[in-house]
Amino acid sequence: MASENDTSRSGSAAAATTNGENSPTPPRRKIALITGITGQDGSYLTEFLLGKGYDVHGLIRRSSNFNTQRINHIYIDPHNSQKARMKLHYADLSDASSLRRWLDTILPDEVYNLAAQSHVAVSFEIPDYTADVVATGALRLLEAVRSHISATGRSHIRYYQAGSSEMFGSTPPPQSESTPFHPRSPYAASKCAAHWYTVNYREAYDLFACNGILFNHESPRRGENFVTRKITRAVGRIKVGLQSKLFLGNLQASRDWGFAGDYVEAMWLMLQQEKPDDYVVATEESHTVEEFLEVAFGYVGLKWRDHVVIDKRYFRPTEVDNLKGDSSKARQELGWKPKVGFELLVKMMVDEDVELAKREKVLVDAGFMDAQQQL
Ligand code: NDP
Ligand code: GDR
Repeated sequence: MASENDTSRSGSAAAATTNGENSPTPPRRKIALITGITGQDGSYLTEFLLGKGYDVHGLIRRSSNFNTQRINHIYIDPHNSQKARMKLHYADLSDASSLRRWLDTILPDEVYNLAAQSHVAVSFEIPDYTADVVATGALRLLEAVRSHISATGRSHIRYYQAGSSEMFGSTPPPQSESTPFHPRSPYAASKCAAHWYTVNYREAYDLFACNGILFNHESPRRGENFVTRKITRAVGRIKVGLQSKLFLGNLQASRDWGFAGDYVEAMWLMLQQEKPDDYVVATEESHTVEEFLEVAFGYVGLKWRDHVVIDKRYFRPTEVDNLKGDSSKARQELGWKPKVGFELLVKMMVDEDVELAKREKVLVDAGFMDAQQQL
């Protein structure tokens, strides 16, 4: 259950103090710092925290194109300082000085480390970079938090580390907090390192640091080269006639897929507890990629076998075959449970991607856009 840190209650009359003229002084809003704010989870977490009354600061990395599409709808020009409660700053998990500088400037109460090179297959192509951002990046941020606390005495800061079910790798389901890790990719091995750095900083420096071990979670904002979104994008485009084939790899892998909007609440709940701890967050239901195809294509009256072609380039050197979480600890101690089940999740994603494809079709028909065959 949420503890006294719940800022949704901090705006109450009881929490307000007076400034001598019977006019209530608004309580200081809680401040969250999010790395990876431009990603799927960063966008949902920002919406969630703004709804709880937080000021949210996000670290974004420099890109040659704008990379803020997922948060544009909540962006308010900082010149409108009364209304702008989400602020963005340039930093990078590979740049330790930028992390410490923004901590000293922003003075956050909660730090959510969501940034990562998060694609498992890509981590085999760029293993060194993946380890630098995912493993050493987490260490840099933990160390920045530790040294910031040491310099300022702000020991109440709470830290969330985005851990992954990929850490369980080849250990069979159901996977819980006590299940041994057996990572199967540079990404997963790096997440294990980040997990243990977080545990170590909790034990060595008494840092309030939590690992969320989250199973796959998806949404209409999911990156387009993860299998769920790749499928639902293709369903939309096939439905409106912009694409005919979908090239995929291993269809027999099983995943415990939930909705990202549900999972960010669990992140926040972890940081509202009396004591820091690690939690598995999962739906406790597992489906194969093939089952995802059945539901997604079937929902719009298509047969996936008419369109899917197996392409070896999407197979991984080592695969994670079967993930299914046991999230009983999170359910009991955090009072968390998922609201969106598998079928609803798939339909929600297909609905959005059919609409997106219809808009693309208008642009293609008008000659403003090429119909790319394969995303
Ligand atoms: P995304 O890939 O959608 O987002 C990753 C974010 O990290 C983006 O904002 C990206 O910026 C940023 N980023 C990448 N490299 C750097 C860097 N060097 N410095 C600073 N920022 C960087 O991931 P999700 O939102 O899906 O996942 C959030 C976190 O949770 C990740 O750590 C992921 O590994 C982990 N996770 C995700 C699960 C899931 O199913 N979604 C399950 C378990 C764990 P940019 O937008 O510029 O690319
Ligand atoms: P995952 O997600 O590796 O579980 O990592 P992804 O959607 O990439 O793969 C899931 C399964 O689908 C199989 N697959 C394909 N995958 C992709 N991307 N593209 C394909 O064409 C394809 N065909 C089959 C894969 O082999 C795999 O078995 C995600 C990421 O969000 C991680 O950051 C996070 O830590 C874990 O989920 C939990």
